[in-house]
Amino acid sequence: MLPSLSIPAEGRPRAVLVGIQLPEYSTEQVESSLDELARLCKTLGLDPVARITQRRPSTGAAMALGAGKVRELARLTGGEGVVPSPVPSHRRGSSGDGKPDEVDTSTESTLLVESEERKIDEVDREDDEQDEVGDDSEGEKERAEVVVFDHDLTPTQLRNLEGATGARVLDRSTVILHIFQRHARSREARIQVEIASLKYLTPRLRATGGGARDRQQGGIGVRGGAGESALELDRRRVRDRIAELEKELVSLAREASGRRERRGARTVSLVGYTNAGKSTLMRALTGADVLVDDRLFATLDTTVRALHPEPVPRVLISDTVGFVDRLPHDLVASFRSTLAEAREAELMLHVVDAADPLYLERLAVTRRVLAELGAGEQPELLVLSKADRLDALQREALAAVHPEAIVVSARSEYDVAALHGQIVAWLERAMVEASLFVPYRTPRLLHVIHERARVLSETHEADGTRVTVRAPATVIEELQAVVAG
Ligand SMILES: Nc1nc2c(ncn2[C@@H]2O[C@H](COP(=O)(O)OP(=O)(O)OP(=O)(O)O)[C@@H](O)[C@H]2O)c(=O)[nH]1
Ligand SMILES: [Mg+2]
Repeated sequence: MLPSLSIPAEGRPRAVLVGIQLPEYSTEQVESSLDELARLCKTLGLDPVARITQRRPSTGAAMALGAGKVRELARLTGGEGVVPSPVPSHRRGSSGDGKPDEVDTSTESTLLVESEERKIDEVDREDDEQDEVGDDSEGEKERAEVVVFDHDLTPTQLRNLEGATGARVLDRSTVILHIFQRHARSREARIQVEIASLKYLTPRLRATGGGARDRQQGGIGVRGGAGESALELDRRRVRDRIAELEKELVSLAREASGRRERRGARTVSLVGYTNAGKSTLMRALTGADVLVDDRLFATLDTTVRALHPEPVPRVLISDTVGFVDRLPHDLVASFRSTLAEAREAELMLHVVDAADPLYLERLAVTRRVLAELGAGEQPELLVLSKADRLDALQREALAAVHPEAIVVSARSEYDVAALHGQIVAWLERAMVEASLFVPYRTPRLLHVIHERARVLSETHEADGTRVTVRAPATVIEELQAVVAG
């Protein structure tokens, strides 16, 4: 059911990366975004061998690029460089079963953008001379089998581009979705990825017939029957499936919120850009054996572990999925429940890779997505990580720019202990002191108090024990209600 375009681990198909520089972006921004795309592609098992960029007023052209650029691209992939002349849709038919494809609504949009295409041709010619195929090109001896655009493409653009280049064409969201498909482990994460994939990938697979071609060629592509069945589904079945999955997600979330009753433990979540070092800090802070990997989106499932050494009350830390610039919208939406941990935590540790030259942009992206998810107002501690990659001067400069931040290296025991201390101190400030009286006839209550609050002193009186505690105000209220009851 899952529209899948898994790329085999071996073989590493060669990929050309394509960036479009819209007027509001600088060349550096486009290049750094392409660097990130290259990392995403590598995570997926592609080998980025060349880059093409072009300045354009918009991404709306029939093939997103100008005609000259498409020809340049096609030279790298061995394609014709032009969209093949229209064939009756049943011949282009991807399902290979003689049935016509999905209703084709593309003609109109293709015609519409053609006038723009001509208008842009001048810019295009100018750029054809300026832009060069990037350094990482290993020459044109070997053809690239995949083209990856650094922004999203419509189903029509995808189909046109596949026709003109003769290569598999992916866009940024598709790459991210594929990585998520691969890394999702828990039932919840799998469902969320499937929903996002059904929404985003299904129309694109239909348009390009990607699934069918791969089935025949056995190349990069649909593994097993997953994509195949997706292609044959009509829209209604896709909608029904999404509804079914969303229902399952709701019931899973209900179970999880039951589990989240954690008997007074304080909650802290790690959030931040992908590869920022969240899981590494989680491991250092809790001693838990969570997955740390120099891949993007190593973590997709939220894991929760107790801070170690354990303060009283216990502190639970959750490690969450990382963010990336232009995370597919459907994916953000579907990860709402995974990020519930972050939203519900008392404190968010916003982890930023301080050694990343673009750390400020990463910070902004994460804040924006968190705000979209309703966690924008959460109390936050800024954690600038990977400090061991900075020299003393850089460390000082960072501390001056972000006086409120905690600069740490997960590799330094001293830094980790300091961060541990800061977390406990922050939570401590949110606690109040209270005095509770527990009659001797209800000894179990003492046990509950010890579990949920920090006991400062206990004095044994005639009828019971007087306990002075420190705990969050809400916990004190609950305990007072229990003791009184
Ligand atoms: N030098 C150095 N490397 C670090 C540090 N913390 C993490 N790393 C490395 O950074 C990479 C990413 O670390 P993770 O902890 O997996 O990052 P993450 O934020 O959990 O990433 P996602 O799960 O993909 O969102 C790994 O290769 C880590 O070894 C650090 O303090 N110093
Ligand atoms: Mg992680």
